[in-house]
Amino acid sequence: EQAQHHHAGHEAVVQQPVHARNDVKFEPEQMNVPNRAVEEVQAEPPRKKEHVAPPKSNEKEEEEESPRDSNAPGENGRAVSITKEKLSEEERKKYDEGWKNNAYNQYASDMISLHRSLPDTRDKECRSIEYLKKLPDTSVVICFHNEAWSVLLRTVHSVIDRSPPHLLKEIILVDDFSDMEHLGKPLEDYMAKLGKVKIVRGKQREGLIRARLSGFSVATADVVTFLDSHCECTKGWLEPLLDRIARNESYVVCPVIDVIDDETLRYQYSKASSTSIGGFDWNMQFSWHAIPDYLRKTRSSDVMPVPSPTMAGGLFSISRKYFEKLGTYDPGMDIWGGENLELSFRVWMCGGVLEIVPCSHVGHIFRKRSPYKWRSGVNVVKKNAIRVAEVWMDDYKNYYYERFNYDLGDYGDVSARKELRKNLKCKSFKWYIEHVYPELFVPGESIASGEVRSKAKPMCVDSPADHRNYHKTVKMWPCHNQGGNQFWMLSKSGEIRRDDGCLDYSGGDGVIIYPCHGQKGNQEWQYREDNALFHVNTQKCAEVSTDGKALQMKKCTGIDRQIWYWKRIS
Ligand code: LR7
Ligand code: MN
Repeated sequence: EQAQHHHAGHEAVVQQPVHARNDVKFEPEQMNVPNRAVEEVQAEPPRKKEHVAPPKSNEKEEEEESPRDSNAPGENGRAVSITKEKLSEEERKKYDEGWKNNAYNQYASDMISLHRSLPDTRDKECRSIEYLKKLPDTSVVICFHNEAWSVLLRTVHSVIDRSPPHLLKEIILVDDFSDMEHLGKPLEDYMAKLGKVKIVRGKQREGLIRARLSGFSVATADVVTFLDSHCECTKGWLEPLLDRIARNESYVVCPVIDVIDDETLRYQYSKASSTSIGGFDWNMQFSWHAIPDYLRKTRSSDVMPVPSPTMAGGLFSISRKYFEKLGTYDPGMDIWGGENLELSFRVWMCGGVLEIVPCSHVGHIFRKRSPYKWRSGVNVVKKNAIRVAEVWMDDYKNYYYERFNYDLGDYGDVSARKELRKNLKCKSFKWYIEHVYPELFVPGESIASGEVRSKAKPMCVDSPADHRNYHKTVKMWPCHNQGGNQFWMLSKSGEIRRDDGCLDYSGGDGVIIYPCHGQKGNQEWQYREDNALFHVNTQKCAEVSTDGKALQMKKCTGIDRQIWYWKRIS
């Protein structure tokens, strides 16, 4: 079995691969992880407090050292809770504006020191790892389009405060055509005093992909590290990333991304034992997963870097030369989205390795909506994703396209990117799925797919079956022939699913969406010869209600309301 796959995997590290991700070696012998107990490390003491409001141009801009105050708001990553009702009318206005402009609680952030202390997020084992003595230095590229002053500056200071100075060559701030006043001259004046910080400004809105490219073009260090503009780096975040690249130039590495709460700014970190890795679904959405069993078994320690099929996108380090060699980013991608999958596929398929490094933690403010303007009249996310699919996914692209009935629209010219793939002699997408992401459900293995139409009514089984809709009842809706919420797949094991959501019935009337568990049970269905949708566990059949709006489970009778047609049956 293993010999069969011997050609596969990353050349430099290949030993006895089953999956490419098994081949990646942690090299613990070199990383010197002693077993001795490590004393409990205290959180860093809070450092100085300073003004968080942007300096007014005629104000004296002195940095004042104030006494350490560990009770100050947000210290040690603590939550700041604000009772809106207790604010004066004027303050309440500020509070609302902060949310409106940023989609996070700017008001709370403004109360927190730009140098606030954070808990030491690292696993004990991390603290005793000795990294290579000679590490490459890095340029940190941070793109922003309209970011709150305190949030952007806390990002910058956390990089400076928590990176060994000799490893941090420069910070490159790329202003993607912001129009908030504080990001103009006040930002320049402030950054000039810090040294090390360059500001790059575009002449028009480019979107984060081209903005990163312009930041990259002025970077001079050995490694380039990208961060979003609302991050906080924790103690020791940088060394474990650089160490991997020092060992192998084609390692592309991501820190663990911790959650900074959008409301309270609480820094919430995950343990090394629950490190998540990146995946994607056939709607081209990035998703987080637990480490699959077959990989977990090969791990002798939770702090070992984990090979990951994809990256979230915003936070990673890459050798500057290697990024160049790999073809940086696709400049045809606009505003937001898709570039993370594109780079992930490219890294793996073209000979590199993508990893998440559990000893490196960076916090990120996760928002529930996007606060800024997007292009009007174009679905840039879809357009970007189609560019990825066209260039990298071979025939697998059709699993994505069938989700919106092949309505591709204009996605621009991708010939240069196809040329790149050819020149780099990259492997196939099939190789990627089989060796890097074997746990992904591949629709080609499904027995039936597409809309599920009722014989009795022009109605189709309909649900937004994504993770936000788990537990919601599946409904009937007029068939629209556009895929989307009416696209389903019947897997070989009897699941009716889309991505990670499965039709689940546990008695009563309604069918819900539930995460697919692969245990059959409430999620096992049969599409019978008589066109019934039969639920094995309960021996009931799916039936459209008389008004056509509901999907119900009833005793099997064979009436027309229990007869269903799948769009495609294999
Ligand atoms: O037009 C724009 N110009 C920009 O400069 C739009 C955005 N940006 C900047 C923005 O200011 C921010 O710093 O780009 C960065 C990302 O935009 P966000 O923060 O609004 O989006 P996000 O956090 O959801 O972005 C995630 O997905 C993106 C897909 O294109 C990028 O890869 C982001 O870097 C990525 N962020 C992360 O990976 C952090 C963890 C989130 C997760 C999962
Ligand atoms: Mn972000």
